[in-house]
Amino acid sequence: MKLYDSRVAPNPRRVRIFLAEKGIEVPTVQVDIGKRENLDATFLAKNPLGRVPVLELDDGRHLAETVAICRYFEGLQPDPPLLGVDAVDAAFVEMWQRRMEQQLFDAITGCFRNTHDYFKGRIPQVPAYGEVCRGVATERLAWLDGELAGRRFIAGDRYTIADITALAGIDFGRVVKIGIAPSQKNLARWHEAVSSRPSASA
Ligand SMILES: N[C@@H](CCC(=O)N[C@@H](CS)C(=O)NCC(=O)O)C(=O)O
Repeated sequence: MKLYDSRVAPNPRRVRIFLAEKGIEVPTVQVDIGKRENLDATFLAKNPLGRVPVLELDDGRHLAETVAICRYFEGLQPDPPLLGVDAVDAAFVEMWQRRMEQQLFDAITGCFRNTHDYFKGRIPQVPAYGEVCRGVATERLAWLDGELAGRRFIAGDRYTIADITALAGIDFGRVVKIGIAPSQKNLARWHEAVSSRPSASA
């Protein structure tokens, strides 16, 4: 098994954190997005969409999509559970995971992709849309701060994949100056807690 990874990118970081929480070690291959290695023919044969992370299985198949990769590892090694402990818990974890990905993470990366020089000339950028994404991300952070007033972690009292997605997204927000406001004390408390876990440096 082999993980196609990129140290600078937030989606592969989600998988690395997930693996670190489970104590699973997987050899990694760094893909340099800046040098467009993710768009060369060799990589496109693994993932025609040209995105990382990609997990190469021992039978030669390639599994892309962060949550699909995490789900595979959860199946291989259920402990500690990061996707829920029973049907109802798994459903709530899924709800929060999707909210963190679609409402927060994607807004932050949407701002980056549409406004940052990194993607200039690589993708059709719409800076005005990037600013819309910034507004959405800022609103979602305020909402999340309110949500965290009543609980320790995003999906409840236990650390889950929803925390991983939110952490990777919020930390990546630095590159476009999106972050936790000084008044957002619940979010700051949560961020400190999840950042102090050894997995955060994975
Ligand atoms: N839906 C995919 C998104 C993966 C993705 O967008 N990866 C980014 C890095 S965080 C990438 O490979 N970007 C390279 C590019 O767009 O050229 C997932 O969940 O894994």
